[in-house]
Formats: sequence, C-alpha cells, structure tokens
Amino acid sequence: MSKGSRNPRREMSRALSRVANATVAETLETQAELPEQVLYRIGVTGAPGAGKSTLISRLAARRVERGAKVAVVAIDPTSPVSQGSILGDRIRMDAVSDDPNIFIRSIPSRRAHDGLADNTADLLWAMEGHGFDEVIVETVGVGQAEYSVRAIVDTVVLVLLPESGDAVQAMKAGLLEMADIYVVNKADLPGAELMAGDIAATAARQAAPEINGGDGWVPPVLQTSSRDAASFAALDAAIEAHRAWRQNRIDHDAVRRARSRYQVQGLIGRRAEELLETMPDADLDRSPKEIYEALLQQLATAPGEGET
Ligand SMILES: Nc1nc2c(ncn2[C@@H]2O[C@H](COP(=O)(O)OP(=O)(O)O)[C@@H](O)[C@H]2O)c(=O)[nH]1
Ligand SMILES: [Mg+2]
Repeated sequence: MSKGSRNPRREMSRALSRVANATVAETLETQAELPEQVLYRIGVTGAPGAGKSTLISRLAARRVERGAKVAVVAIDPTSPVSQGSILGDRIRMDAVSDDPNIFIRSIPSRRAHDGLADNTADLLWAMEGHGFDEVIVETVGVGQAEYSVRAIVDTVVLVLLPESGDAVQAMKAGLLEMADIYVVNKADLPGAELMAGDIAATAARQAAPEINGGDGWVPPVLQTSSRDAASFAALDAAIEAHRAWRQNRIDHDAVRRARSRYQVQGLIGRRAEELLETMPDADLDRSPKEIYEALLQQLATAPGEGET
C-alpha cells in the first residue's frame, strides 16, 4: 500500500489517526485483509513516572543507529502536551535531523477492561506496511495491562523503580511470567542494586521449563539510568537476545492465532458496548438473558448498519 510512497511517516501517522478514534465499523474497514506482520513488537510497560518514555527515546535512537527503521507509539492516559516527555524527545530528535528512520507518535489511551487501551491491537495493526522494521509500544502498567500486552507484542520489557524492600516483597508475587526483560530504571537512585538482585533471584526461580513457553528463557534483570549510555546498550542487547531466542523457540502460528483472538474479542466487546449504549431503556429493563439475546441479534447485522 505504501510501496514507493515518498513519505511513509506521514502515511503511518494518518493510518494511526484513522484508527485512534474510529468506531468498530470504521476500524474493520481497515482490517479486511490479513497483513504480513513484519514489525517486531517491543512492549515497554510500567507505572507512570517509571521513566518509560525517556528509556524508549534512548533505546530507539540506539536501534536506529544500528540501521533499524523504528516506530514508537506511546499509549498514554496523561496529556501528551503536559506530561509526555516523548513529545519533548520527538521535538529534540526532529531538531537534530528529520530522520526518516524514526517515527514517534503519542496517542491518548482509551479505557478498556484489561488496562490496555481497547484499540492497541488495532493501532499496531495499522502500523504494518509502512516500511518500518519494528515498533516500540509504551503502555502504562496498571496491573492487568502488563499481562494483556503479552498477547500482542513479541518482547515485553517491564520498567520498575528502585523501591523499598516492602514494595518489592509485595510485587514479587505479581511478577510471575510478567515480562521477558526486567529493568530497574533510575539506577542512579539508591536501592536499585538491591532491588535488581531480589528480582533476579525471583526470575531465575520462575524460569521453570513449564513457564515461559517451555524451554527456559531466563528473564534478565537490568539496571538503566538516563545518566549511563552504556546501560541502554545492555538493554538493546537483551532485546536482541530475546528476539533470537524467540525466533527459534516459539510457535509463530499459535502466536498469530492468539493475537487474532485477542483483537477480535476486543472488537466484539467494543461493538457490544456501542450497541448497549444506544439500547432503549425499555429494552434494558429485561433479564440479562433477554438483553443478551437481543444484543446477539443486533451484533449479527453488519456493524454500522442502520447508523448515521
Ligand atoms: N534520576 C533519574 N530520573 C529519570 C531517569 N529517567 C527518567 N527520569 C525522570 O523521570 C520522570 C518521568 O520520566 P518519563 O520518561 O516521562 O516516565 P514515564 O511516565 O514512565 O514515561 C522525568 O522527570 C524524567 O526526567 C533516570 O534514569 N534517572
Ligand atoms: Mg511516558
């Protein structure tokens, strides 16, 4: 579609805008064919303020330097104007050069049941076919989102902050299977070393054969700091290592099917929501079974049909 285009970045930007605010019907119009998925997807997740945007800008710059065409999309619930350091980084990068090998875009997140923006899968889909090699997607981790992002990206990087021992203890229980790479960021702050050690011990124990796809990827635990350029080289290398491991060890067809499942489930959920929002009160004053059956009938008609 974009072959021979003179401005793939603008094209991708338009494609993202189209999907960012689209109804289900509009979204489906862009999904009539199965695209060849070529973008390697790196998910970077973690709490607000963990330093994800800062880390991503360093990581992206490094990967572009190595010759990759890198797209970055930040699904951010905070205003990109007031909070998004990624926007500042973009301005800084653009000031240095109008590098056609990097694309950065911040998109306000929409609510979803699983903490991941309800259209993240569709946004990633829309980024295919514009000549980029990989996409780094920033998502704010609010518990469930860290698990959900697994379904749609290839490598999950979880960014954590050096914290008190108590917080680490509480977190350990939830760390199971969560990420492919753990990063204790802001390692210039006290407590990073201790925390990284704690997580590494937990991660090693959890890399049992029955976890993580069957043959023991042991998630590395790295420390990064915006004051230490070498720390991002280590992160870059860890991502490449995971990518190589994944390439040979996982069932790619199964992954593709799981992604389709996740994406279609999201589309159906949103379509159901659209229909329930416009359902007359009288229709809602019925039993859940009756409402469900009425909804199923409406779902059976093409989405958008009969709408203005
Ligand atoms: N001390 C320290 N501060 C950092 C580091 N990385 C980012 N920050 C600061 O942490 C704040 C949040 O960073 P940001 O990248 O926007 O975090 P995000 O919300 O996870 O995307 C900003 O004020 C950054 O300047 C770091 O390595 N060390
Ligand atoms: Mg951010």
